[in-house]
Amino acid sequence: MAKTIITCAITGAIHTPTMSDALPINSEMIYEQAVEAAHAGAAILHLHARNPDNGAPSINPDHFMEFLPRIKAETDAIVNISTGGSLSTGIEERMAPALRASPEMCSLNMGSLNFAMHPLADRYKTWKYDWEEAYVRGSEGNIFRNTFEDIGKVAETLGKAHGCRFEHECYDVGHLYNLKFCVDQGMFTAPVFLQFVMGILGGIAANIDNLVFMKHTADRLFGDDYRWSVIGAGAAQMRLGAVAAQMGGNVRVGLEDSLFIERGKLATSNAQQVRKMRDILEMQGNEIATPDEARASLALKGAANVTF
Ligand code: KMH
Ligand code: ZN
Repeated sequence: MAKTIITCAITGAIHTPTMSDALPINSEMIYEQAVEAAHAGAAILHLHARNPDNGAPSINPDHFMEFLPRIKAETDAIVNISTGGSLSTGIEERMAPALRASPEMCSLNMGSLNFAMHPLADRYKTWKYDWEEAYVRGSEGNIFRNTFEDIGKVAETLGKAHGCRFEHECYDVGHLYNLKFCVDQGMFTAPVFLQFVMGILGGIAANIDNLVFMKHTADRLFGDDYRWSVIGAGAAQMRLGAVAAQMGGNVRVGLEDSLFIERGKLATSNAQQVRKMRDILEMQGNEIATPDEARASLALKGAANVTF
């Protein structure tokens, strides 16, 4: 069985500062936790930025450049920059950080969907920052736009012009068919890297039946020409990761998608989640991929070819 690639998604755009003191909300925290997660065994760092003034999700390339060179100087991990960091702006703005940095990898969301976290808001009575409650409650009305035209722009600019390869985020089975269509159009080359995103309100639920269904569908569509990984958002994070690794897949952890280390207990850092996932995987006989092993498996351009 191939070695297991651990991706760690350090901060994302779902959770807000009130929800956990461990959530990185500025460039210094992102840098520190990313380096620690890499040293704990994450081969890929999936990165968003935050506005240092108030901890809000940011797609300002300047905010990314505050931590990218420092992470590169201290780790050999693969840097993966999000192109999905805002639910309220178009793909042009969302691509800007990756265009500045020309990373080895970017996220690419494979379809439009409702993307909601408003039920989380009822857990909190007071909020650290003014923007948070409206942001979380307002997601009830969110459409996360990722049309074929949007996907095509990312493929042309970041893919063809910059040689970036993608974490194709698939939130439901239909997104696998969207990707198959794009591959057949010549927009992406094998091996594509699929991220099964399970447990987001608006996408497929996080359970083993659905994981097997996603995997079987991907097998039918892509044969042997793909790699895959799973996000079990929220409480399913460790459980689905463990099962995916046994099925030959890879795993993503990180505070972007779950703030917890076990039921009812907040994680103290991203690295704590990486270490727990790593321990589970090693106990069940999976070997962990190094960054260079992940580069070879995903056919990446190499860390020497980025612009940060
Ligand atoms: N937090 C994931 C469910 C992106 O960065 O492009 C969504 C995500 C999107 O990772
Ligand atoms: Zn993300």
